[in-house]
Amino acid sequence: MHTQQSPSPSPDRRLSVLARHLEPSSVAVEGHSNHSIVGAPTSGNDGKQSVFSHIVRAPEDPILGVTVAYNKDTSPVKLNLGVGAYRTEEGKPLVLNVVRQAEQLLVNDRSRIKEYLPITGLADFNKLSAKLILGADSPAIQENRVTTVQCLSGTGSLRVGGEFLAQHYHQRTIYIPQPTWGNHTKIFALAGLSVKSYRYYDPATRGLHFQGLLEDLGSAPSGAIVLLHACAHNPTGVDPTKDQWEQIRRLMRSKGLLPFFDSAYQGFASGSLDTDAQSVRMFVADGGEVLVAQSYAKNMGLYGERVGALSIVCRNADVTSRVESQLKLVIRPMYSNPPIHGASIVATILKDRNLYHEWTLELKAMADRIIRMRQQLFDALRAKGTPGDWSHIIKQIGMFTFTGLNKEQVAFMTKEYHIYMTSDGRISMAGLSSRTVPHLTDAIHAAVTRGR
Ligand code: KET
Repeated sequence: MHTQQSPSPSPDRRLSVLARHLEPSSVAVEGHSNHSIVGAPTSGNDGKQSVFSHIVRAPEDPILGVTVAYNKDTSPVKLNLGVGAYRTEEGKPLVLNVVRQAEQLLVNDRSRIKEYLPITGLADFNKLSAKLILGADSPAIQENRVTTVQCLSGTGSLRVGGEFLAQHYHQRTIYIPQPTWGNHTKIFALAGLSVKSYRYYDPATRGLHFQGLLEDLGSAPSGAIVLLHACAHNPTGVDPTKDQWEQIRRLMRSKGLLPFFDSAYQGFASGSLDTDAQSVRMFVADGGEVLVAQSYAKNMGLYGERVGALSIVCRNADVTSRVESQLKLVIRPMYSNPPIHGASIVATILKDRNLYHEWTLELKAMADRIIRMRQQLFDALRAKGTPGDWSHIIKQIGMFTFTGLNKEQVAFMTKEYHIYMTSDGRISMAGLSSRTVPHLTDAIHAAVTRGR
């Protein structure tokens, strides 16, 4: 276990800036400001040099930067397997049919207005989102022990949850799996939490490092927060079995560790919304506290609409309503209140029996196509006799395959074959199609046999 590097500016700096702002002495009262601003246009600058000239260029994001590089490539055979975004067999982005229908209904409804939503978002959307992840008959919902707030997709939900915990929870340490989605470290560090990691993946078996996971969580300080991927672990595609989840749950509850689920792929792993929510529901069923961040980016294809939700399950209704009151104080200065359109699409689909059913079919079709791509890639590598055991491609689950290809092999495939992927060897199976499997197979074959 090790402490991850904090990105800059450090949370300490953020917090001290915040603290300075909150000091009564620094609050400017009209005419009595102790930091008076002098209106000399040339002060502090000779007019030639930019006040930002010391700023160094930041590197591109390790995931979204892959798309930036891909967009610059003019090769007709280029292939983007970087970002986790679904593509059709034709390699095109997909807007779900149900989403089109819901949008049409919304446009046709002349009674719809564009007022601000409440700080917590669209009430219907929040209720339906809680039901979707916790189950329609969840006792926690019936007992009013769940508060749900609409946030800016999965990322925003994690950030709001992180800031709430940093301000109000007694333990400021969060354990994240090693490896995990790269943004987790930054989100939680900037939220003001101290980020540590627990062992998760074993490169030797290309499977779960279950022993390491139990040992690391077992030696975490009591009360620590633990980030768990609800399903389809990113980037590894390796999930605990139901039995293993149960052991993780027991260990965490016995040590009072607080589960914070990231559910970005509900329905995408198995094709079933209920199956993919099982891990979360196991923890909620024991009556203890749970946080869960949901994203509709992948499972409804609403990437750019930024629709998600943070739910906090508490022990009783009274605590829950106080928690919600504090969540509003976290959100208000961050972005005031969330956008209306995407959440309205989701609510329209979730509350209409027919649209909901159609959505489950479209979702299953996406999940199935990804599973077919796994099989095709595996078969093609086998047929070509590419050295190595590639069975992890069909064993792993969700949007990604963690190929085991190293940085140099990835760089080679990008340079020689115009195939774009993250440098850790993760490929988005959703970006692959029957048409592009042979090209990827050739590239992997060349990469692993190079210099042999
Ligand atoms: N959690 C996980 C595990 C995750 O993979 C993503 C996105 C998110 C949260 C956030 O998604 P949002 O769009 O905020 O709802 N992952 C893909 C896209 C990205 O990196 O932003 C990816 O890993 O490619």
